[in-house]
Amino acid sequence: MAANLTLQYQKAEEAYRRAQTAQERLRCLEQMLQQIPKHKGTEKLQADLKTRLKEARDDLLSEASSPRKGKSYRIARQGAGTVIVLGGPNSGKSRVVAELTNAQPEVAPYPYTTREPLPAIMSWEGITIQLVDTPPIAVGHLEPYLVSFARTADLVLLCMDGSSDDAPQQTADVFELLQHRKTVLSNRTGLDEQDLSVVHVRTLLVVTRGGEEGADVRREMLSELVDVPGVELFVDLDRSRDVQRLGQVVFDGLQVLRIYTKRPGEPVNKVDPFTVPIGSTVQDLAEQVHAELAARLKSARIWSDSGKSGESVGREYVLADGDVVELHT
Ligand SMILES: Nc1nc2c(ncn2[C@@H]2O[C@H](COP(=O)(O)OP(=O)(O)OP(=O)(O)O)[C@@H](O)[C@H]2O)c(=O)[nH]1
Ligand SMILES: [Mg+2]
Repeated sequence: MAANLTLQYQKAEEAYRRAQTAQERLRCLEQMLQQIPKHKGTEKLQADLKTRLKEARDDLLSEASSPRKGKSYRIARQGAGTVIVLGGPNSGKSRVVAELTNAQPEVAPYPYTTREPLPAIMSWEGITIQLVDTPPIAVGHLEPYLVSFARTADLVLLCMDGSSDDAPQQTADVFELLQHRKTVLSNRTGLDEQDLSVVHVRTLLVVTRGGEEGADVRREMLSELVDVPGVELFVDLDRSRDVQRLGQVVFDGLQVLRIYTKRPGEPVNKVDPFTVPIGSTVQDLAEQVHAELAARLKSARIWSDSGKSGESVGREYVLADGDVVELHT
């Protein structure tokens, strides 16, 4: 990002993206303004933040004076990340959630089955990931809370029915309806650098009934309608191997590492990992384990799949998936 923003600022920005109410947005924007380095290079950003702050104040005032239209839901984040499953009617959203989690959302061969969001838990190789089933998005059918879900998600799974000739247009509608509400289904997650009111969310396109004849052609038709970013996967959810592949791609899409901790003298025991974003250091891990421990951290010992077996490393050591770490103060 431009203008050498500090780590504290970036954390405040991430909290802002995840804020679910005007009140929370206001608090995060105040934090961002406090944290932003004050120099010429950040003047435009500072001005943008002040505009956003004023908008958040106005939202708060109008929320207080008139009750909000439409339903509102708040999903308590759980597990290593929150994945929102979106798509047009009958695109296979509930089926995806039913296959990957223990939840049993209603799955039916006709549109507009799902009326309410349903959070569920997917267990994946020792960690848990939150998946949220949602009602369909279509022209004239976009509950405002779904925009908020998409904006605050770690990952969006966008479902498209590979067997339906209507699916390319219906899926393009989802892109465009969200884009009109300043939410871009994208190949990255975070605020837009040009316009802070626009949020990008990393998106994985899932073509359900992907084995049906013509699914690839329908997928190509989608590209003629909108820019489709990032990763895509064709699945037939009747096949357990495809469900397994989908689970792996969801895990990969979260871009987290599984890190196991152990105390000195204990054997290496790979259960109950912490999850940290890719790129995290030993210090970042310590902060997640305990603030006090992080403050006193001096070094660590690492056991890794790539062959480390107890070597001593510093706080800035960059972790890899599956590392076992002994933190020393
Ligand atoms: N064979 C097969 N059937 C699928 C696949 N994906 C979805 N289906 C079927 O497609 C139908 C619709 O799936 P749902 O999961 O209910 O679709 P939805 O997107 O949740 O639909 P709404 O809630 O109405 O928006 C169901 O009969 C599913 O079993 C797939 O990959 N293979
Ligand atoms: Mg459904």
